[in-house]
Parts: sequence; C-alpha cells; structure tokens
Amino acid sequence: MSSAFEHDVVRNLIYRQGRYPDIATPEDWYRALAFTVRDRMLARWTASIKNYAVHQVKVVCYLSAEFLIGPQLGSNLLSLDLEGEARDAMRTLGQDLDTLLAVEEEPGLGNGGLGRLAACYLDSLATLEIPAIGYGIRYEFGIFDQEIVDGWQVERTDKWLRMGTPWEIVRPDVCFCVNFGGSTQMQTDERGRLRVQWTPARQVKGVAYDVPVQGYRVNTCNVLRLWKSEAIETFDLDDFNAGDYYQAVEEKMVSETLSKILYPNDEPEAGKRLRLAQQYFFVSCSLQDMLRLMDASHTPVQRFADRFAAQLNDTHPSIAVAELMRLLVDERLLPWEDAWIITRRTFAYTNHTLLPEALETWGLPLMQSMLPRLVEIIFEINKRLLEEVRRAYPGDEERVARMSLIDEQGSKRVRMANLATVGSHRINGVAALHSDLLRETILRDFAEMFPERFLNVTNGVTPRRFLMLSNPSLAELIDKAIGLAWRTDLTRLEALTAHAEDPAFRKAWRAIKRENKAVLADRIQQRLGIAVSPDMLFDIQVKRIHEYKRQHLNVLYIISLYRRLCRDPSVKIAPRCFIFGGKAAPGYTMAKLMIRLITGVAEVVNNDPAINHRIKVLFWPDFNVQNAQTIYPAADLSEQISLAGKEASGTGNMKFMMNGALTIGTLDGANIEIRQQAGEENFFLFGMNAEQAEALKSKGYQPAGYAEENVDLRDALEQIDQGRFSRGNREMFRPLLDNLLYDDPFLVLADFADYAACQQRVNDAWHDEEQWTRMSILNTARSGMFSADRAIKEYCERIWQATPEDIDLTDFEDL
Ligand code: 26Q
Repeated sequence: MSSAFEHDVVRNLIYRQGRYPDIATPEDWYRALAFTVRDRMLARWTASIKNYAVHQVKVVCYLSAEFLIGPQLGSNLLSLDLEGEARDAMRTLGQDLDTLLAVEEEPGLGNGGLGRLAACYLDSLATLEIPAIGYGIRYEFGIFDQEIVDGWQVERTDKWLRMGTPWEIVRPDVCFCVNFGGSTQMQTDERGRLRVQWTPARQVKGVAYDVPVQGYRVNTCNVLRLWKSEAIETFDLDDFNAGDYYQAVEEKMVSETLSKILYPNDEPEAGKRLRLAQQYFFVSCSLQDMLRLMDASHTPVQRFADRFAAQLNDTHPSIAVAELMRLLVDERLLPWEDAWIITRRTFAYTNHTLLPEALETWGLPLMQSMLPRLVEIIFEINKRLLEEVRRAYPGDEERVARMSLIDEQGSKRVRMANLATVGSHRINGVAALHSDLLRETILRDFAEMFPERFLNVTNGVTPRRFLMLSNPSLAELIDKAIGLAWRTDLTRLEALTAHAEDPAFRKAWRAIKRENKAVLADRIQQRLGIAVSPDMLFDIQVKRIHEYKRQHLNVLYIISLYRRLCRDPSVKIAPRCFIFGGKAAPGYTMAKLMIRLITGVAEVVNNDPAINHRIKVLFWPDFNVQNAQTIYPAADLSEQISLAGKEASGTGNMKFMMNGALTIGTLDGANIEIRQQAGEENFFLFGMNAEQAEALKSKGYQPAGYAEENVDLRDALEQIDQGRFSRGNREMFRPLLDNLLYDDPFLVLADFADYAACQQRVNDAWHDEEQWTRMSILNTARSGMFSADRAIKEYCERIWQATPEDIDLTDFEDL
C-alpha cells in the first residue's frame, strides 16, 4: 500500500516535471517533494487570506530590504509535522530525505543579522497566528557565495534561481508602476484645489512573487511578498519615436536591473544610486499593494492605520514615510494634516545600529533627481517638524540643526533615521543597552521631545529552525525530560534546571553534543581536509567579518596560545578547535585581511607537528543559514567579543545559547541580557564596558602602550610582523598591524589582556566535565526569553496592536 503522500510525490514528479521515477535525479525528487509540501500549505494559505479579508483584521506589514529565509523544505516539513511521513514515503521511493534536503539552494536575500531577524519574525508571526505580510525585494542574485582561494576571500555570484524555486508563486496580476526622475508641476484642479503632478522620466513595473510562510503546527500560513522589477513596454515609445533608440534600450535595462542584486555591504556606501532606487521601488509597490487591499475590502482610506501596522526594518525602507504621504495627499486627495496622522499611526521604526558611519543618508541632489516629488514632501515634513522644535525650544538653533531631516554641514544630505523617527509612533532599539544608547546618543533630541515613542524590544530567534530543526536529538532529549510544552512556549525550558543535577541526564546531554561535533568534524574533514577530534573544545566565532566584531582579538589570542605551546610543549591545555566563519563585504579591505590572517594562522598551526594536534584553527567557507544549522549545535564556546557599545544586539549569541554553548563575551548588545538570564557564574565575561570604552577614547587612547606592556601581545604582533603567517611576506599584514598599533578604533589591544585571562578561565572550566555540562544545560534552560515569539508578542502589544486570528480550514479541507 503506498501512502497518499507518496502518491502525491510521484504525481508531482510526472505532472509538474514530466519525469518518471526510474530516471529522476535527486534534484527532480527534491522538487517533487517540495511541491507536495507546498500544496499542503496552499490550502492553509488561501484559508488564511480568506479569513483576513472576511474579518477585516489588522495586518502587520514587515518592510525589509532583506529576508534571509534559508532553506525552506526542512522548516516547512517541521511546521506541518510531515517529516516522518515524508521520510518514509521517500524511503519507499528509494530516496534519502537528508540527501534531498541538501539539494536545496537557499535564497540568500540578506547580508546577516538584520535579514535573518526579519525571517525569524515572519516565522513567529505565523506561529502566533498574527495576520502578516513580509514585503521585500526578489533579488535575482543574493549574497555572494564565498570561496577561499590561497587564504583569501573570493566572491562568486549566487545563482539561487538557476533551477527555479518551488517555493514562490508569481502573481503577474499583482503589479504596480513606480515613478523615477522627471519634474513636478503645481496645478489647480476642477474644484479649485492645489494639486501637484509628478511627471516622471521613467516608470518601472513591480511584479509580486509570493513565498508562503507556514506557522508551526497551526493553520495560519502568511505570505512573504517579494517584488521583481520589469520594464514597462509602452513607456519607451516616445524615445523610440524621437529616434533615441539606445537611450530607450538603456532605460529598459536599468528597469530590469533594479531587483537584480543584493548589495553585499552591511553598511551604506556613498552615492549608490541603484540602492536608493531599489528601496523606493519596493516601498512604493508595497504601499500601493496595501492601498489595493484596502480598496478591495471597501475600507475608506481614512482607516488605513486601523488595518495596517507597518514596521520599518532599519532606515532602508524609510522613504515609505514620504511615499505614503504622497499616495494619500497627491493620489487620494487627503488634506496634509489627516494624511500625516495616518502615516505616523501606521509606521514604527526599528533601529539596528549606533555606528555613525552606518547611519544612512542620501545626497540631496541625487534624491532630487531621482525622486523629485518625495523631496518636496520631505521638505514639507521638515518645515513642520522644525516649527514644532522651535516652539518647544525657542532660540535653540543648534538643536534645530541636529533634528533637521537635512544635514546642512557640507553638501546637503537627507538623514533617513530622522525621517523614520518623525514618521513613526514607536521607535525601538534591539537590546536593552542599545535602546538606552539610542536615547542617549543618535536620537537623543527626539527622545527628549517625544519620550513616550521610544522603547526597547530585545531581539529573538526562532527556536523552530535553530533548535528543533537543527538539533533534533537535543530537542528529543528535552521532550523526554520535560514534555512537549517548551515547543510552543520556550520559557518552559526552565524546567531543565532540575535535570542539570542528574548525572544520567548530563551524560545524555554530553553524548548529543559530542555527536553534533562529530558530524561537523566529518564535514570539516571532507571540505577542508583538516582532521579535528570531537573531543576538542569547539570554540566558534561565526558572523560577518568586521573590525568592531573583533575577530582579530580572537586571532591574537590563538597566536599567543600557539606560542606558549611552542615554548613549552609540556604545558597543559584543553585541546581546542577554533572555528571561524563569515563573509566580508567585497570592498572592505581590512575585513578581507582579517580573513587572510585567520587562514594564515590556520596554515601554520595545523601543520606544526610540535604542538601535536592540540589546537586546530579553521575558516569555514561560505557561512550561510544552511551550514549555520550544523555549526550552532556543535559549539561548546560561543565567541561574542565585540567592543562594548558597538553590537546593537547580536542574534547568533542567542542561537548558540539555545544549543547549550557557553558564551565568552563582552557587556555588549544582548550579551548583557544573556548573562543576566544564564547567571553570571555560567558566562565568561571580560573587557571594558561601554562607558569605560568611551572614557578611554576621549582621554586619548594610545594602543602601542598596551603592546609594550604585555609580552604575549607584543610577541603575537611581532610574529605577524615577521611574516610568520604570510609565508614570509612582511608587507601583507602591514595595514592591519599599523591600524592596531596606531589607531585601533575598537580597542582590541586594550581588551587583550583581560580576554586572554578569561580564555584561561574557560580552559580551566573545561577540565571539569560535569560542571561544564551543568553550565551548558543551564544556558539552554534559560534561553527562553530569546525566542522570537517573545519578541513578536512585545511588538504586537506595545507597537502594532495586532491580535491572533484563528484560521478556519473547514471550507478547504476536502478540496
Ligand atoms: C544600507 C544602505 C546601503 C547599502 C547597505 C545598507 C545596509 C545593509 C544591511 C546596512 C546595514 C545592513 C545590516 C545590518 C545588520 O545586520 N545589523 C545587525 O542587525 C541585527 C538584528 O537586529 C543585530 O543583532 C546586529 O547587532 C546588527 O549589527
């Protein structure tokens, strides 16, 4: 007897792909299986949409330039509780489910933390049965694939759509026009009202591509709607007639280029015209789509903010504030004041950075030439804002200059954080410290004037993907120990606390960690040809490569440890495997040099027989969502060592904690809350705090002095200088060394001694296996607050005023 599931897979293989089982490749089987799972979701999806329309619910719209959703098959199987069925069916068909899961190319539509956070939040919104739409861009090329060649990062184009993707549904009928360039004219309409007409130089069409977002074990299936840009055929006719054929072709190409590629920087780059065009493009399509949904449900536009809560994921979509004003005032003919109230009630803004260089601004001339009407609107918003500031703080022109949407120092620029802030009724940071610093630094004037608009929502990550899916054996052990309630309420993990005292439980816990490490060790052997033992301490730092994240602090410690072993081979240390992973922005020379330093140290250390395999160093190439899922469960130690005050939150720190890794970290971002939850005795703390770091800088920091004082540090720097890790080349790391010795903006040298001392405490703790396991269990037990579900509940209550909607499937079940 073949199961219904099996039958559906074979049907999909034949009818959707025109293949028969005997000749089907794993790729074919993967797709047949994916379509079978997708069909199961589509029933829930249509039911969800119907419910939302009928009940006129409030919908959360999460606007984000990035959604790093990762592979879809595994997580959808988990949410639908179909994994067992699928595994059995595929086995009967002669296929191994894990092999098929590995076939999937992940959509890398994001850079790192911010994009992955958006994906976690969509997962939680669906799981908590909140009506929601994610709005973003369907990049044809996502974040580049990273290869390591000769120790250097090399970027390769990410062709995730090469084979098509079974997870999207194109909606050619859901499409909108977006204007660019041209000029505006003031006109009086037939009823004597002043109206502005924007005559664009170009228009681009946005077409909706929908990806279903299935909630965990619920009927709710929401949608991620991604816009692809296309040329509008008829529009170029004038140019053709005028004989400017090449101009017309070029503009057609530019239109199609808009959604081509994700910018691989996690900091704004000056003057990138196309990037601004991308932002406006997806924001305009999304707002037009929301207005279309209003019209479809016959709701007057005045009620916009009752039907939609729109979240701005950083400033990238913040042009939405001006665009909604344009749509309401110019196209729906609302009075300015009414439109402004609606706009501010609709939007809320999440800030993800305090680094001044990462704050987004756009040159006024650029914006004027591309979005002339939006600049007029921004000026009007600004005029009214500054009037309000002057009323509240008479004579304080410096404050007026600071709060202005236009930075007038030097060439004029539009400050997107200020625009997002004035256009929002709530503004939040992503961890307690970060929200405090936000109020005290970059948004201080706004927080003073509108204190009730500011709040903190500490980030969270989805325990479905990052615990249940990536660490199934641990999830099962937890089930056996404390029951299933934790799967829908992660704070229930607290019940593991008692089990930390049970030697048998600790043994089982250790066995699972060891097995996860063995799996990773296997992949390391296969991919890198480096032999590592699962008995070593797995010490892992995976994240984007950045100076503020201080991967080089970790490397300096490794060099000092290596040197200690060289000097005295009898010294007793815990055998350790140092694992790094992460991408550097292609134009970020220093970050690329940091990767080269890691691979250089790896080459020397791994091949030195004198240290007898007691330490290994490796750089895992192409860190992405897929391989993250094998890395987090295999970690003993999680490196979260950014300079205090620089990492807004961090979310990898949470994924490690859930999987029972201990953290070595600074008082930065969410580390502070992680330590509070875990208990100080279960966290390895080192380094200056944010206040001390600031103080040191303002009194005039001189890094070279730290190198002179500390012999280990000096020796490590000298080794680099002598070309030990660059095959004798003494010039290679010169920029990095000079930077550390004469500038060191992130206080690497100042924190070195304390970091090394802390690593020694880690080393000592590792020797007490039972105690280490106890701490590991307690970290998982106390990770409950870092579930994205907790974060989303806070957003719903304190920002969106959105409530769950029960989805009734009865109309759809027997289809
Ligand atoms: C902006 C303009 C032009 C080009 C690129 C960008 C751009 C793109 C991506 C700017 C920033 C990003 C990504 C930022 C990011 O990932 N920030 C991280 O967000 C996480 C989620 O809140 C936090 O946990 C991290 O601390 C923060 O660094």
